[in-house]
Amino acid sequence: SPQNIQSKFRGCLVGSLMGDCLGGPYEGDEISSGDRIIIQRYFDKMEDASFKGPFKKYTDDTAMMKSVAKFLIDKPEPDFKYLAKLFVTEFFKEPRRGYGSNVMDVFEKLRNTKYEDIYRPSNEQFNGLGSYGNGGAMRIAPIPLYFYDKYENMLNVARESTKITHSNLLGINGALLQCIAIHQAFLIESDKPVDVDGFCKGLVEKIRPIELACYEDLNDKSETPYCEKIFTLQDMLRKKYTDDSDEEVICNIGNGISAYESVPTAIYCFLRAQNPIPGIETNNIFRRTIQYAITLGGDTDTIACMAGAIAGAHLGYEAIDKTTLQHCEKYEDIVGLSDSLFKARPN
Ligand code: 8NA
Ligand code: MG
Ligand code: MG
Ligand code: MG
Repeated sequence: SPQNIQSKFRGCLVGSLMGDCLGGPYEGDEISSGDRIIIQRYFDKMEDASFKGPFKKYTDDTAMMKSVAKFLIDKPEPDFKYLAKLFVTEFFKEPRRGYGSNVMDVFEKLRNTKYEDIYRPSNEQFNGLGSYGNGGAMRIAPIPLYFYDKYENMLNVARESTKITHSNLLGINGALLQCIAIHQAFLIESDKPVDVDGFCKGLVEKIRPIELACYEDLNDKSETPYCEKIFTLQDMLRKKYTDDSDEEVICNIGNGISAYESVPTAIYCFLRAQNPIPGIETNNIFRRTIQYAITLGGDTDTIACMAGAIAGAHLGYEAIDKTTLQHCEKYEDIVGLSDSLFKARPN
């Protein structure tokens, strides 16, 4: 396992917070070439110690990620009913954090049924199809950290925790893919460069059996949508596509609120940012990752949050600019939460 584990815990959760806070103001936007310059200046300003401005607020992504961390810290054995209660309590305490428009129904039903069956409300979403939103993936980060040396437990806890709000296979497997991506990045030493092709290969090897097992139950063995999407982003990174403009990335990989159109995009941002990107002027790979994610527009807070978690898990806390971090709401709490999660691990 890596040398600087505690720094990687911090890097990952703080990375997630920063993507959420810095991406929040652009959520839902379409980004023009003029906007790209404004985003470059916005990040430059954040790194300038003389700049004083109101902090950037975190959204539902961080609110729910904090509950997942608390669930792991407070209970020695995973207690999913406890997690459901944490989500609901957090939501009713601060409902205006920009939650997805349908997930609120799940919280209301959980509360009204006194958590009798914690999976029923999510199963009832969208006429029984379940949500395929990225809400499971956006909050997953504490799980691959806590279970970094227990792969099967990691997958089980990731799946069961996602199902409280998301029962559609695309929502669940998207959360698992994000979990696996963070886990893989965590296991790469911070001072070693990322082998981009090898990283994609690893993801395919792990997500393929998961997808095949799911769709086998549905008698459709040919379905491996996330595998196919990884092949697409791998081809784009290998420059098999002559055009890797933002428009082309959005068209081929996506920038939406569904897990399918955002988790592979976050992974792409992390991998693409291993090398310079035109229009993103910085030598800091962490900054490049989240700035590029925001520049793609659409679900900016969530894609930057997921990309930031992956990059932070690789690079660790030292690689993150602290002046920028100080512009993010409650950043000290997330540093503290990372340390508590690290200490809560059984050894
Ligand atoms: P969710 O379960 O409400 O899903 C989000 C949205 O995805 C839903 O409201 C639907 O529009 C759509 N959706 C999901 N499943 C289906 C389905 N089976 N059929 C049709 N439509 C479906 O909540 P969530 O927690 O997954 O959402 C997370 C996202 O919402 C994050 O981006 C978060 O930041 C938040 N959010 C996003 C925006 C934005 O404009 N991008 C704005 C506010 C909030
Ligand atoms: Mg806006
Ligand atoms: Mg959000
Ligand atoms: Mg979002």
